[in-house]
Amino acid sequence: MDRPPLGDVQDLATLAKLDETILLDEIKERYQQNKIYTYVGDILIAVNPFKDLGIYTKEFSTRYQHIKQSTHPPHIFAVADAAYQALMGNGGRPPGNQCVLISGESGAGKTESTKLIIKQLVELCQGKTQLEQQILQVNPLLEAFGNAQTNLNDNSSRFGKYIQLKFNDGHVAGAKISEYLLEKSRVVRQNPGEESFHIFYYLFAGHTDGTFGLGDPDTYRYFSNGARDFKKRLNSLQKQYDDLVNAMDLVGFTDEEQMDMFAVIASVLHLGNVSFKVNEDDSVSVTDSNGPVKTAAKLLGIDAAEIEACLTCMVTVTKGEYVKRNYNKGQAEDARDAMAKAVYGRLFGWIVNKVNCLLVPENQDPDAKFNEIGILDIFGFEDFVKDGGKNSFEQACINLANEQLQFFFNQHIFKMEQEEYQREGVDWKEIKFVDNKPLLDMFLGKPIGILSLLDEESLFPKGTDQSYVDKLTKAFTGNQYFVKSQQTNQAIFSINHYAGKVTYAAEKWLEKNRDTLPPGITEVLQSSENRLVKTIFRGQLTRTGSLALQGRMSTSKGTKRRNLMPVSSGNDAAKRKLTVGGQFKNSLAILMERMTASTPIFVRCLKPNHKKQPGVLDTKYVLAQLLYTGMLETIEIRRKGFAVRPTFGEFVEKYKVLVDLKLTPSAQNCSKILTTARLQGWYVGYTKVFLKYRHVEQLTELLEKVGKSAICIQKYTKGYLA
Ligand code: AOV
Ligand code: MG
Repeated sequence: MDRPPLGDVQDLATLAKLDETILLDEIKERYQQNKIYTYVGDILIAVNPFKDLGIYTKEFSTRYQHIKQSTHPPHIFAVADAAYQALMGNGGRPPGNQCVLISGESGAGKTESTKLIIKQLVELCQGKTQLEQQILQVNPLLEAFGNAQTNLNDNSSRFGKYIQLKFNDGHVAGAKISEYLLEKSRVVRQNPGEESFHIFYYLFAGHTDGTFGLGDPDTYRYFSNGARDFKKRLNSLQKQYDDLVNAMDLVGFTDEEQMDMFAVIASVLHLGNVSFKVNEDDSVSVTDSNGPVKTAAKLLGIDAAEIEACLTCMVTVTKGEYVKRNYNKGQAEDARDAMAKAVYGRLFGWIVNKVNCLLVPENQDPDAKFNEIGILDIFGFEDFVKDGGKNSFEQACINLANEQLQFFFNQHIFKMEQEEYQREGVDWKEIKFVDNKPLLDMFLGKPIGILSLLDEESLFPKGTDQSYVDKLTKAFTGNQYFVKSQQTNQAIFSINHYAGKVTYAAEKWLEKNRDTLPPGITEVLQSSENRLVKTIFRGQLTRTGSLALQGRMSTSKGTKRRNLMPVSSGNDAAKRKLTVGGQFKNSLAILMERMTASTPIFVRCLKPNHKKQPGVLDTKYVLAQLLYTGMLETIEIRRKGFAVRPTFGEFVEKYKVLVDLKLTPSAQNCSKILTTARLQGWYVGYTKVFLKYRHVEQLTELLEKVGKSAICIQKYTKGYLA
């Protein structure tokens, strides 16, 4: 059989023959021709071009509105269009809530795709309202605070997000952002070659006049790798600063709030420069009371002496007596870093909440139910060992989220679909897929799971990173997904993820999981005279259902306690609070629930090479991604299977007009419609009709013709084709 020239196949599910080589050749040839998008049935594959292709202009946006998938080259705008049409009850997808699930490794193009989808959705609903304009600015705003340059991506998302756009009558009626696990450890330390969150560099670029007591960016400890060509980048950073301020203005942050935000960001950097000296009696104190601690205190609206006190000692009550315990130098430094991370984490949580408040119109009933389109943009799968870095607790959570998403994909594409064929009596030969359920169980299992055991060890006062790894090794030796370290003296272990083997260093996992601030620090911050600091430490951070994970609620219920007042040892409180791992587990479960309640559209982003280079497709690397995401099996099921499966009722209701308006739902009548429409390759089961995506398009085309002759149909009950 003749096959179309290489690179001309827009939907891989239409290929007559398929194997690894054919798949790779198609993707590669298309990529060389700048065709970065390819369909597999209704799934979109996107290969990162790493260059501007000029395909996201207004003209393209217009071209991709209210279209049929097969009549236009594959495009990310078509995904937005399909979701929007479904929401409006048009097109082939089931109506109701939709979600776009974007997956791919770090740097594969998820965040860019997310922004393009939102941009196109706003275009689709004309985008003239203030709310729609606000929504366009949310991503740049959040990226400033939540993205950073890493060795894998210059604009890497260091938090996950799910954006729900609510629609009323075709227009955006509100939006809600849920965020997952900001990597706040980046505030105090970065892997070699990496940077802190963008906002810190914008801060210097936007305030070169010395506001906030800022000096030379190279002198700040929290830039582990220095300020990295700051002077060379100044112009572009200044432009980014201006864009950010513009975005904050448009979203609705007041000038005062913005100044407060920058002051808090600056305070974090000054805090980082606080150093400690050991006194003769072995106690420690801040090296220079007139130095950075004073600037940080001023910016935070706190008394410098209080900061000094809570970073150098803690006061507890034992048998009714106040006992002051001095920290050693290491403990003081840890307390300082914990304080900086808490301030940044709380600020980020506040920003997300504030955005959520600003994106709900004032007069709207908060419980009003709207159809919505959700877009998931998580942090992609990552492994920093290859680039000389380390994988810590954050990477484990990030990779777990990716496993969970892959699981959802498998469930949806393979498991549920094939179970349905069986139930409905479709003649079907099972397509096997790699099920990652056992790996998820290893992470999420209770009481024996990577996260549960971490919780257990975190509560155990004598627990160490090493004792945690020992427990894991004991629990999972023999498990094919767990690889114990050859060097028994190191707290490391490896996991065979769906996307490859990753080695984790368990250093500081217990501490990161507990995420408790040393006693006294919260109280000092709560006592601040600064409006913003007061709010972020005293106020309830999360609205109901919000998934802020970056810090824990205060347990002191608003009572103002000063640092030098006694505090309980903190252990009881720690037991009641959820750990970071526990919270992450919960938020993943909530996310899965939300996704299950919507019709998913999948976008699979592929990274063409490790070097962020345009025009270069590393075949081995791309093939690996195609294989581990199960793309061959996916194409197979899309070729042989039926992506669209309406019930008899749904089907007859929608298409009876083609034959006879009196038709009632039954297998026979469904067949009648399909035969009359002269379609081939469908299947009628016990309760449902099994269709391919092209069938729906063909039927839709017929419906449109009916629409044109609608007047006749009103008059006669006989259908269009009959
Ligand atoms: P990610 O979201 O998948 O990584 P991004 O969406 O941030 O990846 O993409 C990384 C970079 O690739 C972007 O900053 C762009 O320079 C480039 N890029 C991606 N998509 C396109 C496109 N369609 N056209 C042009 N350039 C593109 V991570 O957040 O690290 O998991 O965690
Ligand atoms: Mg991203």
